[in-house]
Amino acid sequence: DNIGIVGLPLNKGQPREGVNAGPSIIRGQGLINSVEALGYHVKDYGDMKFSSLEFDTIGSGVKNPRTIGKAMGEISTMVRGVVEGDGVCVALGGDHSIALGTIHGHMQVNNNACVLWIDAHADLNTPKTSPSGNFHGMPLSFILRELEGDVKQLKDAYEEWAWLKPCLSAKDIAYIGLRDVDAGEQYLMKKLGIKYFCMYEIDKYGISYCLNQALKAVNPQMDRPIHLSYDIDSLDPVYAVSTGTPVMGGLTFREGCFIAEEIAATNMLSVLDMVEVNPELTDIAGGELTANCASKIILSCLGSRIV
Ligand code: DIR
Ligand code: MN
Ligand code: MN
Ligand code: MN
Repeated sequence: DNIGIVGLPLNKGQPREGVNAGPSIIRGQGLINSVEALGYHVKDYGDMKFSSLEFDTIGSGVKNPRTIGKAMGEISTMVRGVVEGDGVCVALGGDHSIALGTIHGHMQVNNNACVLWIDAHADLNTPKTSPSGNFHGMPLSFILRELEGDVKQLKDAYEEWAWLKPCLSAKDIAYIGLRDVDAGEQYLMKKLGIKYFCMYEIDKYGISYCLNQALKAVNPQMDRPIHLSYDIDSLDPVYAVSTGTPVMGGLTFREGCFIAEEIAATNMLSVLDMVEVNPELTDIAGGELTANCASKIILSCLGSRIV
């Protein structure tokens, strides 16, 4: 089987330097060789380069709106090409903004894809509800048809956003791992009826049941391609120490791998985002530990088994 791997070293969706080094530290775990050892023919697309636009400080509640709009269009085009050419795409972030581009590009090829969003956060803010102005907390509001009106003002203000048409419906997403959700996001999740499994539900019912229910909600016949958007901060900070917005009380490393193993077993994984590894926030060991978690989860998604 073919697989395309692309690095998306974008850091303008959040304020910290270093998340742009995510692709290189994850690659440094021996990722490409390990994926080849699983039997895949790997096409490595290298790391994309994003330009920083001038006079792009703040606009309509979003920081760096033009830089991000342009980068998202480029990411969409890239991922579309990878999915067309190789069938399966692994995208290495970068901050979680990139998922807007990867989902959009993916859905230009597989317009019936569903999305599993593994994260401590819901990333559903609109420019109006966002408490931070950081785009990595907003990518889902820009891809959802139901929220087109809520993001229109920002899109209309900058030509860099002209390419974007929302292409995903709220019923086609499920969350796993939530534990830090802003008030505006809670309101939108409930209004739109998005399926979610917070840490509360995972504690109560177990990860196996929750993942199963999430898959059943978005992919009942298991005939839809899966877009797995994996924020490393879904893991507890004892594992994912080096990430921009850690929140205590997260998934264990094994729960994180279990999600990946079950997704592999569906045989329907089409695009995987692995985001928010920032090796520059802790010491070297912390960065390596976090990247090692990310690398092992990627391999599990691609079928790596204990035995
Ligand atoms: C917060 C944090 N909800 C925001 N979001 C993060 O800024 O919108 N997403 N950290 O990954
Ligand atoms: Mn996220
Ligand atoms: Mn997060
Ligand atoms: Mn928050």
